[in-house]
Amino acid sequence: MGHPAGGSAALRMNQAEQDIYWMTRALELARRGIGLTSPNPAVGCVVLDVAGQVIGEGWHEYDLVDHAEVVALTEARQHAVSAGTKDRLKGGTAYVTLEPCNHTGRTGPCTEALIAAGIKRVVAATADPNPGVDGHGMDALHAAGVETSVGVCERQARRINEGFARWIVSKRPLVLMKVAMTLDGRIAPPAGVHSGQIAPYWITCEAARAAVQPLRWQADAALTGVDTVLADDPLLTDRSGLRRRRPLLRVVLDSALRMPLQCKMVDTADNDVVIFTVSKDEKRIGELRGRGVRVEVLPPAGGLPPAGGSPPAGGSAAEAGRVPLGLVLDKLGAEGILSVLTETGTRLNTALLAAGLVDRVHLFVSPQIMGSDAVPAFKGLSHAIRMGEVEVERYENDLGLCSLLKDPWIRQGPGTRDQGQRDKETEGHRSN
Ligand code: AOF
Ligand code: ZN
Repeated sequence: MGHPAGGSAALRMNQAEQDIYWMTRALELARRGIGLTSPNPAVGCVVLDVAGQVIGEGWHEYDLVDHAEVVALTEARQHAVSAGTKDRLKGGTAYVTLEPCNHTGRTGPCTEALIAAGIKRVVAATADPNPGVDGHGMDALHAAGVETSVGVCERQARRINEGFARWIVSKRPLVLMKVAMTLDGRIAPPAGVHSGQIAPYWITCEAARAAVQPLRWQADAALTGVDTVLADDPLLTDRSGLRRRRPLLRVVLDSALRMPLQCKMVDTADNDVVIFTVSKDEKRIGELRGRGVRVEVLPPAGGLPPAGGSPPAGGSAAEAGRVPLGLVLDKLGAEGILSVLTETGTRLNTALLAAGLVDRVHLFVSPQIMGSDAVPAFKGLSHAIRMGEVEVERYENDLGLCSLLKDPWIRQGPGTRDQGQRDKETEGHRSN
């Protein structure tokens, strides 16, 4: 079965240590589903028998339908049959990276499968943010006499399903903004220094650029603006080589339909390129559609017309008449897109931040200084954007800085408890 040494090391640990050990394994299993679970969450499960030996493991893949718990329970039963032993599930423990569901969707409730198998303890890393579950799964287990515990490795578990958490509640995808920039926040040299031919100008090193591929792999869509298409002619595909169940949707925001009919994205369009526009230029729309590109015409964004002087680059006045960003996210969410990686230029970077639409930023910073004539990554924000706790990576001489701006797992608004309140209610490692 490939279980980690049958868990003999874990048997010498106390229960809190064992919980972390097995949940870490369940998280590893959950990660095997990344790219294969959307629009469902990536979930992993480990089942131990009453003696603490691992007897089943599983993770969810959308096309295989079964949830992680059912996969692990099935493996445990099959293992018993092939070993000619009796079912060892009774009295066992299940570690799940997400609270088991108690509803019938494409599958029956995992809570019932666990109860029917005789599992006596269920440890979940985090509650399911799905409003249809959200605590009810653990409650159902508890009511059936199963010992429950929530919160082991919660942080790691939440990191895996940030897109799912954002989408299941707001029906909008998580927005991850990627920017490759210099130390002084520039994304291209001053005009003239770079000769303006259609070719990307690389700010960051090859290793940093390679690190963008896994970000595309983990996203359901990549989004750019037509200015970036005109400047860089990007392909915007997922070339990670990792498995994914749906092609990466390549999205271009293009108010005036300036998208060239000949560019890499149009040349390679295969039901995976969509342009959002406010232009009603039927001829242009027909030409693009004729090349296999989907064109979605939206009503232009509102906002105040600039009253003298130039408006801030990302403010609502600057966005008036352009593609409405919130509506684009609504449309993508309605298509089951859980996460969007943005790879855009000055105007869109700024507009997305100004509108408060960015959940996480991933900045690749190259140690060079271009000076104020070079093209800025952001321009005209009316307030500072502060990053939370920063994860730092190093790619040769470049830095990767990744941080949440908005935690998609924390629900805000009337009638919902915020995370601070939840933490106070349940203090640390929560058991009942
Ligand atoms: C679990 N274990 O492995 C997963 C869960 O349409 P369905 O039946 O596949 O249900 C999808 C919902 O179930 C999803 O929105 C989320 O709340 C939960 N996902 N639950 O117990 C799993 N993938
Ligand atoms: Zn389930």
